[in-house]
Amino acid sequence: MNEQQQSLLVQSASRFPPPQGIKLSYGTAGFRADASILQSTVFRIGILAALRSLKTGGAVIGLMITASHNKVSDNGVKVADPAGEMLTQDWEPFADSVANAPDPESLIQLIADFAKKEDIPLNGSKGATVLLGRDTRPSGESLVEAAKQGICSVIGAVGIDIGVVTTPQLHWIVRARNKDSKPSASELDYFDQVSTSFRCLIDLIPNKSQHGIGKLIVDCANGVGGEKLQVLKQKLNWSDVEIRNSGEQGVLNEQVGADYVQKDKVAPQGFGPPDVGVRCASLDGDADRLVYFTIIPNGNNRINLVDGDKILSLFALFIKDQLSILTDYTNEYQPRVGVVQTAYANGASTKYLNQLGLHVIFTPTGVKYLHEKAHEFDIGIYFEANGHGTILFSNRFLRWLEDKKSTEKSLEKQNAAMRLWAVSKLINQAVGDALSGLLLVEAILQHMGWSVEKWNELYHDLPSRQLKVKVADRTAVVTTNAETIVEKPPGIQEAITALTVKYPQGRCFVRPSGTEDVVRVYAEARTQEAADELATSVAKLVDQFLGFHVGM
Ligand code: 16G
Ligand code: MG
Repeated sequence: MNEQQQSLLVQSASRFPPPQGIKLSYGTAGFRADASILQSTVFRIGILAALRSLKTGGAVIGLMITASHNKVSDNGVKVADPAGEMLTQDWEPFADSVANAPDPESLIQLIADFAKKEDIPLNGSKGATVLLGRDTRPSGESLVEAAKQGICSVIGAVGIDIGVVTTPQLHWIVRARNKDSKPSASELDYFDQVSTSFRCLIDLIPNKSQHGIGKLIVDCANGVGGEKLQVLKQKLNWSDVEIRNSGEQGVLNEQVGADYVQKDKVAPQGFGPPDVGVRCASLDGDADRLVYFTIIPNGNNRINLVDGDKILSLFALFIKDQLSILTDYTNEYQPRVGVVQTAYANGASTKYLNQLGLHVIFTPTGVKYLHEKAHEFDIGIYFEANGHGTILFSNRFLRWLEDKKSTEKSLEKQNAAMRLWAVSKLINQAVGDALSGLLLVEAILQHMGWSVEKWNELYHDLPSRQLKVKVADRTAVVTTNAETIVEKPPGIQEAITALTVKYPQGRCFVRPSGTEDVVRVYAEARTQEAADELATSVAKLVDQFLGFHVGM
């Protein structure tokens, strides 16, 4: 590192002292904490993002300020790699040490050592670009400013602020600028692409007039999804959608949004008896999660949840149908379709997907793991039960499809190829995206002529319960086998298994949260009472093994 670079870093770093006595971790999906302590972290991750751009030959890197479904006073920061995907896991330890360096001198030493090891040119000879986005949190603007200061303290690096966007939009734009050779790609291109491909799917519906599926109401978690869905609604002239909890009145993520609806299985605020019988959906605060639901009549706010597993099943079914129109056993190329889930996937969904003849794989929780696995297929469909997921298409498959679109003689096959092509354009290739996911669900339901009830009947969820336990140190829990088995502390897995086998169709696992200081418990069983009982007794067990005990 040359002297000019060194003094620039020293000067700017001293304006962003780290919070005392707090250890931050990049976690499952970036740093998250109370917004008031994040200035220094975000400044430093600005530096990291600039270094990442330098390392990747000047590719555009994304930096998103959001704490997703967490409370409005929290915020967070995460980095998107050139293909719009999550920051490579190799750099996470560096992110942790950068965020926790106690003073400017040690920070600069870390950067110098890392740049040397990674062969990153830190002499201003190369340019670097970082795109900055944020959700609607009030702390977002000043954190974007901190990130810019970090970026600018790397000579040759520029930060471009694209304002308030959904997390998936930022990832999409980063990808478009690098991979699709659209150096000036913006939110407008995103809206154009998703609306054009959605229209294409609708135009390809056979016997369209019979397929009205009625109104949709979307709970936007009082977050950024509201204003973006409004743009799509106008662009598509879509009168059948009503946007609620768009953020004009309520508080971000407070008793609203996909996380609340999915975990508590209740209707979000602003929904009630008049909405019985209507198809409803919920996005989370930064619009990367999507779930559907209907309100149970006289059900005291309870809902029928149509979660990420069911969205996955709908997508898988549609893709399988289109592929079976397009291919038969005589085809020399048979596209490989794979489905990726986590341990949170309802057992009934996995059974259903297996029955469809699909190859189902499990990974630990967190998009970065599912996304990576999904890449191993020609069509990789991944979803977490909480509503985060997408469909990835391989280049080889897309080339094959391109050829089929133009050379297939049968109109039916041509249309199937066009539909799959439109899906690949609609669904976000960088990361799970509630808005494009919502449009795909709507297009498929219209295609099938299905009500939400019909969709929900694909299979019946096993009753489940999720609980969380506050523990002294969540890192004491170490899991294996895609988080289904606890290795440490010793003895706890045997105790969990002994409880689980008592319940017909019982399944239970515990894992340390990657975003909160808790251990999570998931249980499912044949009845709700049994799932609740199993979850509660395992939560007690976790507390016995790891809880806060006086004198320990
Ligand atoms: C983050 C992850 C989500 C995961 C959740 C688990 C991304 C973009 N988001 O929100 O996929 O389900 O964390 O949280 O990866 P937990 O570790 O606190 O249970
Ligand atoms: Mg989110």
